[in-house]
Amino acid sequence: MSDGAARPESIGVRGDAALLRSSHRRRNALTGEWVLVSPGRTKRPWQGAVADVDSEPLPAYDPDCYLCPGNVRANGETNADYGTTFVFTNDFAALRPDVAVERVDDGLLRAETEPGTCRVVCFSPRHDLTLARMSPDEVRTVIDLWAEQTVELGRTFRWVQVFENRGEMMGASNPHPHGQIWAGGALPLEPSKEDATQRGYHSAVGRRLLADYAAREAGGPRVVVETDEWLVVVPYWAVWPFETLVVPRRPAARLPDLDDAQRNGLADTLLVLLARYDNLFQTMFPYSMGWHGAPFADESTDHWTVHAHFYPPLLRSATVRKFMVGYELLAEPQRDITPEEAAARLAALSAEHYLDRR
Ligand code: H2U
Ligand code: ZN
Repeated sequence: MSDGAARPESIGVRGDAALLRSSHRRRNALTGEWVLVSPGRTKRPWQGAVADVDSEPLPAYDPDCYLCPGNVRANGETNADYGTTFVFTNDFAALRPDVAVERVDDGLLRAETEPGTCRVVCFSPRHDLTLARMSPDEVRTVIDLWAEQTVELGRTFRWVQVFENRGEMMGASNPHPHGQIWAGGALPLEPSKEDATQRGYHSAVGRRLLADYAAREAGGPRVVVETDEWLVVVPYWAVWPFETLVVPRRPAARLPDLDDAQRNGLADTLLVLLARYDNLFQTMFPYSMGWHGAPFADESTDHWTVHAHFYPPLLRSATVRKFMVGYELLAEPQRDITPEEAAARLAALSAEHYLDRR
């Protein structure tokens, strides 16, 4: 194949090329991985089904919840009678600090111990809330907590992973609004790919990859929320149907680098994004979300831009999820609805949560 005309990046960004109407592959600029996009495979009409999957409204306090204030957890410890947020070390932690450094390597099989720690972060004392339904000030408090925890754990560990699994479909064990933070000595797979691509881009062109990406996306067809400080897009290379990327418009390498205006702007931005997510199928939209920022103990962070990924599993309704199976598991990820279609659907939704409109 002659490659003279094949510059998918530049063609794709214009968004109107014949290439984009045919099955094509897009490259994830942050990981270097590819995704197969098959537009037109879902010619069936959009159902926008509203499934009645959210059961009874939850109580503000649940005596049996292990995250509610003052309650006793599975290991017998009692939660503080907290009024805003609450952090504790995970009683069933996957990573523990007290591991001796050991390695095995026989030339074929390798292993190394991984010291670390796992924490649980309660976003609110209210059992019945979700981030989507908290006030901007309450969300700002959560953002500050994420930033503080990142600083504290970054003194000991190279990688601090702030994340939230929301909804049973994503394996969340409890509806009480909460997230987790895992920190460890190694740079895990996903951030190490992102570190390499951002470093490579920065040394090639002298600018931050995600700053250039945000500038290129602003005002474009993949935007879901756009404010002075933040941009939320369904990324050009999105794998999950309604995946989004949350990027600051001014430089910041890590959560703690965000200034006051950026943090307040982030609270507002997250609330709009989460309202649109919940409004899409009028359900508590499940997702895994998490923050990626510059690793600790590295000399330079100039190439990094802190950002959040939202990976929601839902495809066509509150109950129909996308499975990563078959071709996706064995060859590479594939999607039917294009990132542009997904973004248009999300952007068209009200920024007000459907439960607040009732
Ligand atoms: P998920 O809902 O995302 O699984 O997070 C809840 C975490 O809370 C989970 O990792 C921990 C679980 O280990 N947990 C405790 O640390 N103590 C408890 O009493 C129950 C759950
Ligand atoms: Zn609770």
